Amino acid sequence: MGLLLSKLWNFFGNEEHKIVIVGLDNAGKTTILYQFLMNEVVHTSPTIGSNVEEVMWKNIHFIMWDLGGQQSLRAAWSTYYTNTEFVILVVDSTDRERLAVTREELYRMLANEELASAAVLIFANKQDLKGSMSAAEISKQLDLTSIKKNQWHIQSCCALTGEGLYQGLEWICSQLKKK
Ligand SMILES: Nc1nc2c(ncn2[C@@H]2O[C@H](COP(=O)(O)OP(=O)(O)OP(=O)(O)O)[C@@H](O)[C@H]2O)c(=O)[nH]1
Ligand SMILES: [Mg+2]
Repeated sequence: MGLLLSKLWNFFGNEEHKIVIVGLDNAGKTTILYQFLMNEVVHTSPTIGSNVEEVMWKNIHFIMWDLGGQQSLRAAWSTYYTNTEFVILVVDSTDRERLAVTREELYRMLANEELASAAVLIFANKQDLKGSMSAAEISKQLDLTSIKKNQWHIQSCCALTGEGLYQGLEWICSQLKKK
């Protein structure tokens, strides 16, 4: 009976799935969060701490935590990891100089026990800008194929137009269906 009730509960979209959105400052995390919430580009300023919003999509209920990406704030990311099912790592695809920093942060994050079973979606954002790196290039630089413990997927996108964002969310949904 308990199982049936929990299945029904899930069917009606009441189960919450926690997502944390990380990435360096200026990557576009907050812009992406509010695209998901309102289908609009909002004016952002650097996030100090976090923003949290409930996003319903295809009857699936997500709690999305958007964390500040400045260097001094990154140490606090791990305080948000409990019960996280999905991590969205946002990369500014024009920021070649700091891709190595993103890579360090990615592997530091994956070493955290609390994310042992979390799936990781990487958004190669700002594809509208000239000279942006492709998803394939970012994938190579981040050495994504070395990630064996966690499911991962890279999606190119543009947070300003919304292009690619829902393909990313679709991948997250496909992971939920596997469970
Ligand atoms: N051209 C372009 N600009 C973008 C895109 N996504 C975000 N931006 C811009 O990048 C800047 C930073 O975006 P935010 O969403 O505030 O970045 P953030 O990752 O939340 O930064 P922190 O809160 O400091 O960690 C803003 O000026 C956005 O308008 C994109 O796809 N293309
Ligand atoms: Mg922000």
